[in-house]
Amino acid sequence: MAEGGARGHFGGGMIWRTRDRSLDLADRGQIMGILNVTPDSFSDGGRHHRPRAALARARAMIAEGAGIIDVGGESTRPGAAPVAADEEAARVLPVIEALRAEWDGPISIDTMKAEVARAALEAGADIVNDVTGLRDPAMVALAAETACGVVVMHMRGEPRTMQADPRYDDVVAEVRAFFDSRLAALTAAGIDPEAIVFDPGIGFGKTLEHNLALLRGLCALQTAGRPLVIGLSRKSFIGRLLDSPDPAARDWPTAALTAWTRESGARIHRVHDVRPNADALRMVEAIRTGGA
Ligand code: HH2
Repeated sequence: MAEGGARGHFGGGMIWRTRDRSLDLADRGQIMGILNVTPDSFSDGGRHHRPRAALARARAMIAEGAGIIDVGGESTRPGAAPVAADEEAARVLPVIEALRAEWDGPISIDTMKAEVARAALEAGADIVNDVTGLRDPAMVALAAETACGVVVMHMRGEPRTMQADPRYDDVVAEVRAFFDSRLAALTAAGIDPEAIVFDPGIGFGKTLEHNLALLRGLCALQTAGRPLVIGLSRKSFIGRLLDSPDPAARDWPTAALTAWTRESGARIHRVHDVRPNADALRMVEAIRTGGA
């Protein structure tokens, strides 16, 4: 039975179709474990850069409860330098191939480049996680052609400049309008609406106040019953609020926010430290279902 109640009430089924897989998210959220195969990501850059270390990290995240592994080869932190497509592909493809060979769960590729996404799908990925919300028509065509899952994230501007004085009249209404218009455009381009999930893009062209408004307004971001992804793990707004400069010291507040956002309607939680967040989800869901 789907969840009811004043918060997180979205009615019937909540299926996410990703190529030949489908995830039922109506009653059970999923942890998307972050696998940054980059030398420069903001909180874990360089730690899992080599394929062998990346694969070990993926295995550990799966053992701790990650239901989706999100592989990224280009940092999108504010001010990050762009990476060439061949370099990005060389980072992610060996990891996706090796993970696909031993794991049957959904793998997503975190990229803005259609050519990297195509190669990743050919290597066995199921989902394209595009922080630009599929701005590139080639990415839209690829998603329609392959029936992969797509994460449509909201970002104001480009990673290099997005934090330079972002402004909104009403950030929740503007992000919601973006989701509505992307849903219309992507389905008109031949993408199955059940392949699409949305993400408000915490920290992507948003101030601290914008991030908090989006979290407060999460229920209002539900678009056509599609699941919401939330990526807030270790992000700088937590550091600013708690005066916590070390990103790795932000895992406790991240788990607290995972519980809060699950209760506010999110279903997919993109995090670095899997176990505390998976436990937070299971606790919220136990309360909701009476432990069944
Ligand atoms: N955040 C980051 C990267 N990709 N994808 C989605 N859907 N949502 C997010 O919030 C999101 C994302 C940035 O975080 P991280 O991957 O930890 O760092 P970096 O971009 O420096 O690799």
